Amino acid sequence: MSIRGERIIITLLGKRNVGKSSLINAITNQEIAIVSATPGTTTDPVAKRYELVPIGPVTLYDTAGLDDVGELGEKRVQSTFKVLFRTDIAILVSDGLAFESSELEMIERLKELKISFVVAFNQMDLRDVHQGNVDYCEQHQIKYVRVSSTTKEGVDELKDLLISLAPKAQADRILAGDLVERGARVVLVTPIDASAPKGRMILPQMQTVRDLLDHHAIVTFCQPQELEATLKSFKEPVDLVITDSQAVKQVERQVPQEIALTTFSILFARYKGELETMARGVRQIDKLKDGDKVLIAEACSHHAQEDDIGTVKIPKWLMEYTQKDLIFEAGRGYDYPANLEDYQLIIHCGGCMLNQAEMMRRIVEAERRGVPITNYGLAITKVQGVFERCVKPLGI
Ligand SMILES: Nc1nc2c(ncn2[C@@H]2O[C@H](COP(=O)(O)OP(=O)(O)OP(=O)(O)O)[C@@H](O)[C@H]2O)c(=O)[nH]1
Ligand code: SF4
Ligand SMILES: [Mg+2]
Repeated sequence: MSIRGERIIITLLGKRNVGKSSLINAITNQEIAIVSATPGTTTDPVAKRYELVPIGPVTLYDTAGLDDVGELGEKRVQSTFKVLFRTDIAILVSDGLAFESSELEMIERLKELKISFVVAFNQMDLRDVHQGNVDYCEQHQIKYVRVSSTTKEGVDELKDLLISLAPKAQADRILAGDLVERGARVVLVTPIDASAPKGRMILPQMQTVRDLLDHHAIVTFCQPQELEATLKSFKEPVDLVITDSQAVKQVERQVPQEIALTTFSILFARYKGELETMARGVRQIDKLKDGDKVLIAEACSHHAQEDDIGTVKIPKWLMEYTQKDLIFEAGRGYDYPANLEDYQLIIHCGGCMLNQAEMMRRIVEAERRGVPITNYGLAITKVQGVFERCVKPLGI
């Protein structure tokens, strides 16, 4: 039940020398992480793969101590924070001694980022947990477990807790199947241009097809140029058209009003639980004023295909649509710019290089800083003037 074919990421955090690396070895039953009595042994986040039955394959991240000192230590703590952005579940490993500020701060941070976590009081063969820690966990409804990496006591209990915290299987979620009845005719429009991968369809399209077939719809694919002929080729009217956002304007003109129309971006935003936030963000476009700043956020700096969309096409369309003098800035990479609050809107890339936890975290961060956020696909549909029509089939 991994997320969209991705492994669930479990990150171990804690002060130096509390036994994070030892605990990874105890969980996986392998001596894969380097353990030593010298504090600061693990310096950079290290990933270990492991099959956690019944969740399936997970990635365990070993990290450097939160209380690492000096300039280098600070850098290490920063790289731990980066791993957190991708984390589904965290284990805060403690030696059971009274919580220190670095641990309490981490608990706050985990809550802020909405990361499910459990506290593992390790080294239980050496000492019992400080009563204050137990009280703290009880008061704040934090799950905790006593373990020993050495004797393996409590390790199974810890695994059970991890399993209970695993994100719900997306297999249960519906992409498009709920929009149509058995036997419905659905046309998927996908332009095959230079940005399309050679020799195959992209995964989101195949996931949509699979979901529609699961619901016994009749699915047809075509390019925008063949849409009119495709619509005419059915004896009965088509029930639903799903298009790539980039062709939405052209497609919208050809699809009669009585046929439902939506886009892959909208379907996936709903599937991933982002639609409400992203739709709110898209409506911010109508509220933009002269001089407002728009952040074009691209999650990675390396991509060939989308430059044009993010830095040229979207700004151009947005200016035309709003008739406002807007300032566009591109922010690339893992972190948002420090001055995020200065922007009136974030338009985020498709995030194809991010896992769902990462994307969710970026959305949560935008919300926390009070900046509306939407994505390329939704923004394109909006500035092409067809957003409301395209969300209508989803009951919005
Ligand atoms: N007795 C006992 N010793 C433990 C336990 N867990 C870890 N240790 C010991 O504690 C020391 C530190 O363990 P590590 O696993 O390297 O700790 P760490 O948190 O990864 O440390 P850094 O990477 O330096 O931050 C080692 O000497 C381990 O053998 C435990 O449950 N019981
Ligand atoms: S994550 Fe994907 S969509 Fe976003 S900038 Fe990188 S390549 Fe482009
Ligand atoms: Mg270590």
